[in-house]
Amino acid sequence: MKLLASTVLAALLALPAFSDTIPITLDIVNADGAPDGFSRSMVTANGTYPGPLITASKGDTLVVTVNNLLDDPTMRLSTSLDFDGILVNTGNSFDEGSSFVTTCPIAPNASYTYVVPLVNNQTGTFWYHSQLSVQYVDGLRGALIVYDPDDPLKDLYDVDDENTIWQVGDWWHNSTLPMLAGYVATGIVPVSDSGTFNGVGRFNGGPDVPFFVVDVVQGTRYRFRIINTSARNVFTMSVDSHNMTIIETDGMPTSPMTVNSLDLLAGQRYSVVVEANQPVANYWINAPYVGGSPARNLNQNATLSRAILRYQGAPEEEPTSPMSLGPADEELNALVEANLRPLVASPAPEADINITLNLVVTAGKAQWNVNNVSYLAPEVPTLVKILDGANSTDDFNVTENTFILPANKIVQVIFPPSEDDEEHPFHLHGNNFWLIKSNSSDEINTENPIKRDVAGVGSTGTIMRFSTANPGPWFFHCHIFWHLQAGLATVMASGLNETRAEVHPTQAWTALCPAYDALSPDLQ
Ligand SMILES: [Cu+2]
Repeated sequence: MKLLASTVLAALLALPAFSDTIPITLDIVNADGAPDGFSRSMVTANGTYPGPLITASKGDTLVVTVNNLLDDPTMRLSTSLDFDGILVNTGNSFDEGSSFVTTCPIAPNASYTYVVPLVNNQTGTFWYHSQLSVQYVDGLRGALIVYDPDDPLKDLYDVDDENTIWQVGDWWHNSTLPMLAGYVATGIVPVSDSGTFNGVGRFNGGPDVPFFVVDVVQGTRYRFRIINTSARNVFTMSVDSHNMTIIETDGMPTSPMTVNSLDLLAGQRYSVVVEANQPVANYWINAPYVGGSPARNLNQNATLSRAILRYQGAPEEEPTSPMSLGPADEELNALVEANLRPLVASPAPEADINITLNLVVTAGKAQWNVNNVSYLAPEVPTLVKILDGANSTDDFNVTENTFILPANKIVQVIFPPSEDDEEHPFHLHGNNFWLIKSNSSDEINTENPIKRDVAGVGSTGTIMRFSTANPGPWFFHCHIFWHLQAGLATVMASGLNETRAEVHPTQAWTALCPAYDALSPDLQ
């Protein structure tokens, strides 16, 4: 009997991991909160900023029910959720949440359930946020972690759980409708009041909100998953007296690389291993940020953006060392993105199609152009037009800036050097890309480039390649959402016939657009 039981058990263990359905309910509500000590009304999931942590395992299916209960008219009242960085198969593209590209927003007092199968054995560090206008600036952002039971790098760390996630983000005291109106009136992108670390921060003259505390035990190695949930700011992360070994870029495992400082653009994620190998004490985790001129917002003080790494046994107080912005120049070993290598080399295939994208701002205006076109969200989402038979560029508005591409090709996107002093984090939906030229270097690497889904476009130029083997209308845009709102976006629409053949949306999805279109503008 015993022998039989153990044989059965062994057989069960040999089966592939069961994939689960992960039901999640997010009530999107306006809630008062004071992340940095300044009280305001926010747009939240379940009343918190950041929203609830979503976790899953490789191969699971997320079933995310969104109940839109928003009622504060100083912010948008409709909503939509994007699962940032999650690979989406063509057939599931209608549930990837990009307003006016793949879906219509969810009206107030309505519910919608996104079904998001995790495909291609994808694992790693992701996040979710509103993808309607700049609504996530008002708070609707949260972490989404897909764990890998067979992580090839698991020998490098001991702890990787809900307490090892660092969400850094820019924070504003004003709500988005007046800020957007100000941007449109002046052409000046709003400058954040503060930065938050796991939902708490400080601003000049504000109260001493307790810094977030990350508890560690001496001798233990932690996998910290860092997510920049900003709509604008770049965060520079470091931990006093500790190194960070990078092992992941946007869901892709990397060959371990040790640094003591790294930048994250808006939307980017890294996993780093930090070994608690110092004397028992409190240490600063420095998380200064940059985003526009601080002179435009006197509340801003990037030095106050930080958290505490507290060893077990250390007193419950702030570190006694000065608050710095990170390692001094002579000790600096900062990440150079171009030096990262994937854990498993994946050469970038030769390009079949070349697209050059020139990013140009219209001076003094809230208007960004990609190849002389400023993206304007259409009334009828791109995917709806495709399902209705759209076949050529003529079937889309010029302002949709939609590139029609054949399926099963390799597309190379070249961003020439831009003169803007702010790097634009370009993000591809539903897919990732080979980053064959990083803005951090002049080197072109097609042999073993990293793959990721957000990369900076700036002064030295950037080149990416992506495959259209997974057809669909994929939004490709700057993750500075103020820039996106001002037109810095395109849609890479590949395989229109294949998309029509594979996408079979639900009645609930089909009903979203008529319901949204029937709303008065103040409810949209
Ligand atoms: Cu931008």
